[in-house]
Order: sequence, then C-alpha cells, then structure tokens
Amino acid sequence: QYCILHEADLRDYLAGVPGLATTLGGAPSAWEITEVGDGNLNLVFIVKGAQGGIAVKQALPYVRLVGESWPLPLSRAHYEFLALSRQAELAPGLVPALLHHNDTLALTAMELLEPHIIMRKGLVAGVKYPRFVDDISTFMARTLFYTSDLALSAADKKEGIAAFAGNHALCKITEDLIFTDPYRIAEQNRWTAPYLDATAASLREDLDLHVAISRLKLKFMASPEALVHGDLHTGSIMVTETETRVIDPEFAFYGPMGFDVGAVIANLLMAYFASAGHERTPGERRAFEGWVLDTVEKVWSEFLRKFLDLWRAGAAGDGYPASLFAGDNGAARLEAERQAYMQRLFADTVGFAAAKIIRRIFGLAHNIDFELIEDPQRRAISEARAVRLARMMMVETGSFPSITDITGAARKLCDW
Ligand code: SR1
Ligand code: MG
Repeated sequence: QYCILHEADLRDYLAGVPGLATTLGGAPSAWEITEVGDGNLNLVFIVKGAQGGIAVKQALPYVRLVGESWPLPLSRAHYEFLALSRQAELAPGLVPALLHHNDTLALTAMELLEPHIIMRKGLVAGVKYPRFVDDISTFMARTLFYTSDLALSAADKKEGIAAFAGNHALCKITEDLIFTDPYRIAEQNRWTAPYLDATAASLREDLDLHVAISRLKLKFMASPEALVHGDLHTGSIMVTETETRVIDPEFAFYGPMGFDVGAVIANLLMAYFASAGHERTPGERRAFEGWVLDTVEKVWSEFLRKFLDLWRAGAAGDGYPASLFAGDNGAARLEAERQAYMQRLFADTVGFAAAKIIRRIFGLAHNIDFELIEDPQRRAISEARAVRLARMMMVETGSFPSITDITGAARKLCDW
C-alpha cells in the first residue's frame, strides 16, 4: 500500500531490499538520509551508507509546488521508470543507472550522481559544459530516432504509444501550463510586475500568437512521432564538466520530437538572456554568452547530423519502405525527403522552444535563470528580451530557417 515515506520509513524499506542494502553497506541505522528535492512534483532523497550512496525518488499524490489541492496520479513514477529503462537501452551512459523500482510506493532508486549538479544551477553560475553538446545531441538523436516510425515496425510503434497512453495527467499539465494559461487569465500565472504587466496583457490579446500556440498545442496532443522525454529543460539534466545525465522523464509519452529539442534550445536561450542580469565581469559575460549561443547552434547541428546518420545507416521502420526507393533516383529522392523532414522538425523545434520560454516568464512554474536576478527591473529587462524573441519565433517561424537565424536574433536583442 502506498504511503509517503519519511526518513525512518525509508530506512526500514531500503534495509529490506537486499541489493540496495548491500550497495549502501554498514548498519542501516548509520545511513545518512537527506531529502533534497527542489523540483515541482516529488520527494528526492540522498541516502549514504558505509559503502556507497543512492538517490531515491518518490512521487507524491499531489503537485509538491502547489500542495494537496492539486492531486496528481502516482502512476507517473511507473512511466518515468519505463522511460528511463528505454532511454538506458537507447542512450547508454546518458541516464542514471536504475537500481530498484516499486510501482505501489511510486518509488525508484537510482545511482547517486556525484559530483554532478543540476545544469541550470551551473548555468546561473556562468559555468560552461564542454561535453554537453555531444551528449545531449546523442541522447536526443538516439531516443527519438529509435522510437519513431523510421526505426520501428508499425506494430512495435503502436505498442510503444499504448504503453505510455496512461500518462495523460502529466500531458494535461503541459497542455494547460505551456500551451494555454500564459495566453489567458489564469489564477496561477505570475510575472515580474509591474514591469511586464503590459506584455502579459498583450499576450492575452494577440490573436496571431493564439493561433500559433494553438497549432503547437494540437501538434503536442496529436503527433505521436517518438517517445519524448517531455520535460527536457536544464533542470532535468545533471552535469559535470565531463559527464551529462538526463533525469526525470515523468512527462514521457509519444509526442512530437521537436518538443524535446525545443526544450533544450529554449532553456539555453533563457540562460543566455538571464546572463546580463547576473553579477559577471564584462569578460566573463562575453565568454559565457558566446559559449551559450555556440552551444545552441551546435545542439541543433549535431542533433541533425546524428539523426540523419542513424536514418541513412539503415532505417528498418515501416515509415519509408526501402523497397519504394530501390529504383533509379530512389536514393536521391529519399535523401531529399530526409532533408525536408528535418526542416519540418526544425520549424517544430523553433515553435516549441518559443512556447517553453513564454511559459517560464508568465506561467506558474518559473526558473532560477531569471528568478535569481534579484532586482525586478533588471530581471524584467532580461525576460522582455526573451519574450520578444519567443514571440517572433512562434508567430514568424518561417523567418528562422536555420539555427543561426535564432542565435543572430538573440545576439541583436542583447547588443551591449
Ligand atoms: C505543476 S508542474 C510544473 C512544471 O514542473 C515540471 O518540471 C514541468 O515543467 C511542469 O510543467
Ligand atoms: Mg522534473
């Protein structure tokens, strides 16, 4: 039976799981247990014993950020475990090792990532991560390609969709918080008042924007292209300068690939716009912001290259039957089709990235990139620049045909 685990219950529970007790080592009474969760939804414990440590995540039956008034199904822990298991097969070494899972308790024990930190915290401190581009582009290319119709038989793909279909309560959070609430009056919306009051009001009046966000919402709801992580922001990535691990796929479902790629790009862009509000010397600022924009460009170009390489290496999926492209000119037509596919995926990425930016500035859940800029006027300057770019990206997506059009526009907005 499910119960919320407090320190003493967790100690007893872990002591009864032989594999975990051995990993931790020593007497259970000596294990050091600390609750460290700072996300919006769950409890996260770090447990350290004489031999080693583990991380334990338990889903709460409600949204932690808001409280018991907002119930949320525990089944999300099941989907998170399922997604992590699949991602571990497809992108080995890029997610934490899974040690134990209990569906009833909505609890998963994982490898303790140490000395990794949440990437967003590092970005706020102005740290650069040289492995990030290679790792995140591999993660996205492999998890998205291999769960798509380009790689799977129609039957396997449909089984995949069915396995995650029950995670609709988490999708509903995204549908409301990202694709709807920032564009209407919603009790939970907030922004840096009074500086962004007029911008918030303009989002509610802007019909071009309403059309654009509604198209994106429909794409999110009705395009089961691949198993997406579903919440791939820089708070769902743990890093050192030499390692990257993607965590927290509790929002996973079969959705549009651009939602994941757009999330990574949006969060890097927010780190870029927030940088001007943090205490940095001009030299530090120039170096960090240059690295962030370079990273935005390379995340896309490396993702594109790796995804296409997988596709060219032999796509066994039912999407593009090889037999239809075996004749004269078939290879050239298929290659042209691949390029067109990636261009559409890029347009989706641009739109979803824009949606991700706007929700963090006007919706319920904000991020520390902006929130840790103490002076509200300074914070609002950074946020307003991000929103200007996001609106253009969403409404005039076609005027951003390549990733350098995005980084060029971002640079222009911050000319200093
Ligand atoms: C109520 S949950 C708010 C946000 O937290 C998660 O990290 C997701 O981004 C979600 O939208
Ligand atoms: Mg999360």
